[in-house]
Formats: sequence, structure tokens, C-alpha cells
Amino acid sequence: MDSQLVFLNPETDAILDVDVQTTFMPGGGLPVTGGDEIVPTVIRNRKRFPREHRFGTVDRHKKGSVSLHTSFRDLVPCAMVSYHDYTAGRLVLADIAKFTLEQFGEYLQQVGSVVLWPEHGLEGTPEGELHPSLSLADYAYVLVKGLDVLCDSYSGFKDNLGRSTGLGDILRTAGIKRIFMQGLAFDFCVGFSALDARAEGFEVVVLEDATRSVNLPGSVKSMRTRLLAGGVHIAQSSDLRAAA
Ligand code: VGL
Ligand code: ZN
Repeated sequence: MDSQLVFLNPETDAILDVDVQTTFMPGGGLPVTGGDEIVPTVIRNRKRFPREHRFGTVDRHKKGSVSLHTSFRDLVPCAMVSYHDYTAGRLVLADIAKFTLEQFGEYLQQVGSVVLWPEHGLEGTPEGELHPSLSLADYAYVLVKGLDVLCDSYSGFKDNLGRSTGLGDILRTAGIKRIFMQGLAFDFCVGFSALDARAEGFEVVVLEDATRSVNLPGSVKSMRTRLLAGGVHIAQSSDLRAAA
């Protein structure tokens, strides 16, 4: 992989730690291979930014949400479901579902196909919080996403229906022009956050070695292609340098 030094600008650069949570690490609800290995790198990178330029996201869901396979009967974790599965009458709700089948059908019609994840980041559990090695006090702002039982949210900037979370405005107000991203997972929440930040006009650099991927079939290759097509830079932590 090409390497190019990146000189940090202390005035206009921010770091965004995406979903650094035990739920995305071995032993967690949605384990990402090697997810735990990034924590020291994440912390080391974060130290290069002043506290007022450190941001984070936390993925947090309620049981019975549209994004979890346990809201349905007879579906395996990570099942892909499309609007066609709905119209064909193949979907049956579990008793814990906090939505109607009609609401789910409408959601599918709008977002296309979805992945029904294993239970992860549950509200009221440690898995729905920052990793214990990280603290809210270390950040200017940490955005919680995924709490809407009717809509998943991969990106920290917009939910999966395209509604703004307000994070872009917060970063703009802080004078941020370029966002460095790290965390979990590259092929979902980091990737979609990067694409949406770019669409909001930020320069975006994903620190690849400080990420790991869920790795569904084709998900890493497809995200990498989208990121490069969208003008997101991919760099390594070792490329970072203090302001020239
Ligand atoms: C994520 C799937 C579901 C992520 C969150 O943080 O990448 N992926 N929820
Ligand atoms: Zn999630």
C-alpha cells in the first residue's frame, strides 16, 4: 500500500473514534476479528489531537429493533433481508419486536435490503458503551446512534434513512475541515461515516491499521471501492506527523 506522510493541522483537524466498543471485539455480541487489537493504536492516535478536537460515536440498540435478527422468527444472525422477502410473506416477527410488520415493510422499501445483526450494543449493558479503556471525559463530544427501533444507523452523520444526526454541524462549529477516522468496523460504520462526512464537505482520512472489518461476503472490497471513488483518503497511523 502506498504511503504518504500526513501533516496534522492543530486548528482544523479532528479525530473520530467510531464504535470502539467491546461488542465489536472477540467475546462481544458482534465480534470483529482482531477488533481488540486496535485499542492501543486508537488511543495513541487520539493523543495527537487536542481534547476539543476528539469526537466519537457509540452504537447502541434496544432489544426488538428492526436491525436485530432476534426481532424475527427463524432468521439467522447476519441474514440479508429485502423488500421482496416482505412482499413474499417470508417474514414473521418475534414477540419482542417493537415494530409492526407493516412498519418493517415500509423501512425495507426505503432502504432496500438490510442485514439483521446478532444482538449487539444493547442499551443498559456495558456493550452499549465506550470500551472501558476509553472515557467520555477524553472527548469533546460522543454521539450515540442506533437507538431508533425503526431505523438502523451505520454512519455517525446520517441514519440509514438519510436523516442527519447533527454531528456534521457540531464539527463545523468546532472549525473542523478534515476528519481522521478509526474504529469499528471498516466495512460498515467507519466506512459509511467516512462517505457521509465527505458528502458533507469534510476532507476524510481513514486510518486503516486502526480499523478491522466485519467481513461479510464482499463487504470490505465494496467499501474500499466506494471510499476511493468518493475521495476518502486511506492512510496508516505511521503516516501521521505533527504540524510542519
Ligand atoms: C456496526 C453493524 C451493526 C459497526 C454497527 O459499528 O460497524 N456494524 N452495527
Ligand atoms: Zn449496530
